[in-house]
Parts: sequence; C-alpha cells; structure tokens
Amino acid sequence: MSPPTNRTWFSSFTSNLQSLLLLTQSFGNATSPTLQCSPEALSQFLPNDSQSTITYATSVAQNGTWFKPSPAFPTPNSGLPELCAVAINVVSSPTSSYNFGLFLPTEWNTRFLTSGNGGFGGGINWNDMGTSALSGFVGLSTDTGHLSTSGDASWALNNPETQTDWGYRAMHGSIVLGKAITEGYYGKKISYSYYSACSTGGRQGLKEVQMFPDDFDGVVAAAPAWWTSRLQPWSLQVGLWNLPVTSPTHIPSTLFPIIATEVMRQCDPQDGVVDGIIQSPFSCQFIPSTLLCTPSQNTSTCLTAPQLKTLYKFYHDWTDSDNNVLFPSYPLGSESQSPFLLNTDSSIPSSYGTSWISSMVLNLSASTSSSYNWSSPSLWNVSTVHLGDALNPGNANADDFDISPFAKRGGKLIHYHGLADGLIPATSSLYFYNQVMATLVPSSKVPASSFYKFYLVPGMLHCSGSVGDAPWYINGGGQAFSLGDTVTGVPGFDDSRNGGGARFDVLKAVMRWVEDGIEPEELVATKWVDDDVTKEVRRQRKICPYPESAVWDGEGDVDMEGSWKCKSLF
Ligand SMILES: *C1O[C@H](CO)[C@@H](O)[C@H](O)[C@H]1NC(C)=O
Ligand SMILES: *[C@@H]1O[C@H](CO)[C@@H](O)[C@H](O)[C@H]1NC(C)=O
Ligand SMILES: *[C@@H]1O[C@H](CO)[C@@H](O)[C@H](O)[C@H]1NC(C)=O
Ligand SMILES: *[C@@H]1O[C@H](CO)[C@@H](O)[C@H](O)[C@H]1NC(C)=O
Ligand SMILES: *[C@@H]1O[C@H](CO)[C@@H](O)[C@H](O)[C@H]1NC(C)=O
Ligand SMILES: *[C@@H]1O[C@H](CO)[C@@H](O)[C@H](O)[C@H]1NC(C)=O
Ligand SMILES: *[C@@H]1O[C@H](CO)[C@@H](O)[C@H](O)[C@H]1NC(C)=O
Repeated sequence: MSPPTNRTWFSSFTSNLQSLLLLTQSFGNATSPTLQCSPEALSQFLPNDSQSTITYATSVAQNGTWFKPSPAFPTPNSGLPELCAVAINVVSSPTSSYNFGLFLPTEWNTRFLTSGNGGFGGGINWNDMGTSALSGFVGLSTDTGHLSTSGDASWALNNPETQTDWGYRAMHGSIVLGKAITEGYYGKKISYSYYSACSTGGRQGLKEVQMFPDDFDGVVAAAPAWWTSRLQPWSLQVGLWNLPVTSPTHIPSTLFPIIATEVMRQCDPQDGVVDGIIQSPFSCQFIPSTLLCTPSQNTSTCLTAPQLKTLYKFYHDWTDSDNNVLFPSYPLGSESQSPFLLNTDSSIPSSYGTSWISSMVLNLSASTSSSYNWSSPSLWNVSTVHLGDALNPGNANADDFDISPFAKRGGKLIHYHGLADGLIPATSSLYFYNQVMATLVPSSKVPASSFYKFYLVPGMLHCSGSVGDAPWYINGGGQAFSLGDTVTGVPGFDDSRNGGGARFDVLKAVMRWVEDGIEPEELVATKWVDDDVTKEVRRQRKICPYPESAVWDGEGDVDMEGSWKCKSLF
C-alpha cells in the first residue's frame, strides 16, 4: 500500500493551502513510513496472547469492489476508495471465537466508526464499513461469533459462549483490537471514535454505552432491539394472536392496506395537515369500529367482529393476567410493515420469537421454528417470558438505564426510531427513554439532555424507508447503503450553509456535538423521489427531539422543512 498518490497530493496542492495543511497533518510527508497492508505488518499490533490472528489483509484499489458474502450480508460493495481490508479472528473462550473486519482507507480522516448487525444475523457488515470508508473513516464490524441470517438463532443452541459473543463480547473485543490495529497502521492516534447502527445494531450501541462507556465518544443508536428478552417473546405472541389462519379471528395480509388506510384517514388530519404522514400517533384518538363490516358488506373490504378483537390486541400493550405490561404495542401507523411479524398468510409465528425461545431459552434439541410447539401450554406461557428474563441469554438485554458513566466521560448519544416501524415498535424506544429519564432525573446525576437526545421519526419504517412519501433519510446506520453503495452523507445537503450538513445528517450531528460541543436540536429528514438520490427531493421535514413534535406554520409549503417548527405539545 502506497501513501497518497501524486495526483491526490497535487490536486490538493493546487486547490488551496488549507487542504494542503490538512493533508500534511493527516498523511505525514514523504519521509513517513508507507502504510503496510499485510498480515505480518499488522499482527505486530495485536497482543502477544495468541488469542487473535490476522486472517488476511488485502489492498483494495481506488474504485475497487469488495465481496466477502455472509448469510447476513450477501451484497458486494463497489466504488470503494483505496483501502486495506483486514479480517481478524479472536478466540473468546475454549469453545468460541469471533471475527471482525476493518477497512483502513488510505485517505483517513483520523476517526474510527463502528457498524452493527441485524436480528440474530452473523456476518461482518462490510456494506456499512464501505460507506464509512468512502467518507474517510476507518470502518469496523464484527460477525458477533457466528454466521446466520437475521431470523435464525439455531447457532445459539447449547452454545452459551457464542450467545455471549453475540450479546456484547465480540463487539467490545473487536473495538479494543481494532483501535490498536488502526493506530499501529497509521502510526498515529485515533482522534474520535463513533458508533452508528440500527436494530440489533442499535442494541449493540446501547450495550456499549452501558457496559463500556470509554469505547466511543459518540453513539447513534437506531430502532434498538434493546429489550431482547421481551421483544422476542412479543414477536411470537403477536403472531399467535393472528393464528391459526383458519380462525375467524385471523386478519389476512390483504386487509392490512384497508386498516392502514383507515388509520391514516383518522390520524393524519389530527396533526393539522393531511399529507399521508401521521406526526403523532400517540395523540390520535383512533376508533377501530369504523372498520366493522356492515351486514351486506363484502368481507374482503372490512373487518368482522372477531377480527376487530385481534386488531385491538395489536394496538394495546401485551399484559399478563395481573395487567402488568410485558411489552408495549405497535403504534398506530405501523400497519404497512407489521404483517412481517403477524405472519398473516403463514401457519407459523415469526422465527424472531420461536427461534430465540427454542434455541436460547428452552434449548430444544431441534431448533428450527417448526419443531417448537408454541401451541403447547407447557412450552409457551407467561412463565416462559420470565424464564427468558432470568436467563437473559448472552446478557443481550441493554437495560442498564443508568447511563451516567457515559455522560461523565463526555460521551454523546443520539437515539432515534421510526414511528411506522413494524418490526420493533417505536413504543419500546419510548419506554427506554422514559426509563433513562426516571433513572437520571431524580438522582440529578447528569442533565440527560446534555448528552442524550431521542427522536421519533414520523412515517419511518424499520431502519430505512417510509410509508408513502414521509421523509426518513438522515444518514443513520445502514441508510446510505440502502440507497446505493457509493452514497455517503446526505447528497446535496453536506455543505457549510447547512452547518456542515449536521442538521440533515445524524452522524454529523453527533460528531459536531462531540467535537465542537454544539448540541443538536431539530434534525431534517429527506425523501428523494423513488428514494433515488440522483432524482429531486420530494420532501424534507424537521424531526424533533422528544418530547417536541414538528408543527406546521399554517402557511408555508408542507413539503419544505422551513414550514415546520419543533414545539412541545404539552
Ligand atoms: C515530516 O518530516 C520531517 C522531517 O523528517 C519530520 O520532522 C516531521 O515530523 C514529519 N511530519 C509528519 C507530519 O510526519
Ligand atoms: C510481541 O512480541 C514481539 C517479540 O516477541 C515484540 O516485538 C512485540 O512488540 C510484542 N507485541 C506486543 C503488542 O506486545
Ligand atoms: C469504477 O468502476 C466501475 C466498475 O466497477 C466502472 O464502471 C467505473 O467506470 C469506474 N469509475 C472510475 C471513475 O474509474
Ligand atoms: C369481494 O371483493 C373481492 C375483491 O374486491 C372480490 O374479488 C370478490 O368477488 C367480492 N366478493 C363478493 C361476494 O362480491
Ligand atoms: C438452556 O441452556 C442454558 C445454558 O446455555 C441454561 O442456563 C438454561 O437453564 C437452559 N434452559 C433450560 C430451560 O433448561
Ligand atoms: C402441540 O401442542 C398441542 C397442545 O398441547 C397439541 O394438541 C399438539 O398435538 C402439539 N403438536 C405437536 C406437533 O406435537
Ligand atoms: C410454562 O412454560 C414453562 C417453559 O417455559 C414450563 O416449564 C412450565 O411448566 C409451563 N407452565 C405450565 C403451567 O404449563
């Protein structure tokens, strides 16, 4: 691997003095040692405990392609910057090991950015690391100690060490070693360390904040699957409410668009603007009985009374017989994605519930979802939920709400969740936020808003995408790659007129908070026509730090963010 090419150096020289100085600071000068991308060169930066090994270190040329597919990340990256791709294997116990990957770009911005995983999936997230490298970050991701698709937890059966790797150990261990390799490779210190990821990635970020507050200066945790021991059983329970398919209580997938249209009809105008976006589902007074079939009505266009009862369950917290909340409900407006867990046309509930219970809680010998008999009261009842709580497999729950140690070391946390998320309901993030407030506020440990901001994003689905034309893109974990492997930042809104893009880009917002001490207020979400960043912007809208909500000014174009203001509604 060579130092920056003459072309790069020369074009910077001819552009302006400031970037020349930056270049010199970042890459040293002609007498600096060249970057050594080889297992031999990099292994010297690992501890001499024979627990960790460089599997490979491979140079990737400018505009190169990288493809190391795993079940969880089957897609290649192309258009990469010149970089050194490294994989490291780490023995984590006598019966387990994990791998992690590093992208070390030649043109390094001196920052370290870690990406996360999804569901139970195992694999290195080269995809988001590629996005990171394009912006000059060193990118890191771990496979969490196994290979699998997102919905498959069978690897966990009778494998508690690998559960621990998945729960938190692989992430922290990878970060410690990844930082050492990074600083050794470039021969200089990392200036700032960041984390940005969604779903299980959000959980991993919160777990880091809770257990290893020194690992990151700034964390963006999106749609976190933080309450594993309740989210997974809830995923089973919501499916069971809608089964069997032959029951009169069953709501088939074909009815969900009809339910969604009625929810939109009732809840959209209540925020003052009819635009296909439900700003405040929690303040909508929804009357489901308008969906009830009249005697002469074709039942493919309405709900019968037994189906309406099922719908009530979806929109209400899951409780035990003493009315204790076991898990909060779907918010209104999540109907377009909720059929994913309701397995509306299948005879079995989601493997996100069954695979976790069979492989990590009950340890049933054959762990595919079809072998777990959730219809049997001896295998599925409320005590099964509490058994899962008590076992907390892999110590995966990110439920230590006293995150003041992270604040005390200067860490900044941005947490967001799409209100139309049908996989992990946004209500669970709201619950997390309230628990943190309940922990930090009375003890006056630290003012929570000085280091923790929470945003609910109207109309946004799980991690990426939205209902209708709701603006959703803020360059959160995984979002850029979902729009294309060479997309970075917020195209068109990265310039200095926009605070260096920090209003539009949640990663830049956390960086500005950490590096310049500028606390983020509102963010602006973007929606391009067809979610194609080369097309025109369809809409932009402010998204507000909870408990504020964006309110239209009553006169401006509703598609322009300037027509909206963040206001506390109470
Ligand atoms: C550049 O080279 C000079 C002379 O060897 C050395 O003193 C200086 O520290 C180097 N600068 C950087 C940024 O490495
Ligand atoms: C590992 O051992 C070698 C020599 O055996 C030494 O040069 C190197 O500095 C050691 N590395 C660390 C990280 O201690
Ligand atoms: C980058 O590589 C792609 C093929 O992966 C090629 O089509 C494109 O022309 C290349 N771009 C440049 C600027 O070399
Ligand atoms: C009910 O509506 C569906 C879909 O519009 C249609 O296919 C079906 O023929 C209708 N049934 C009756 C009895 O009209
Ligand atoms: C399942 O295995 C774990 C160890 O991996 C154990 O702690 C737990 O008690 C087992 N569950 C049951 C129901 O026996
Ligand atoms: C599952 O349990 C139910 C209730 O105990 C029982 O009727 C059914 O036969 C069981 N299914 C299988 C496949 O064992
Ligand atoms: C409830 O399920 C658990 C397994 O999770 C089982 O041990 C217990 O016996 C069941 N309780 C009843 C009343 O069937």
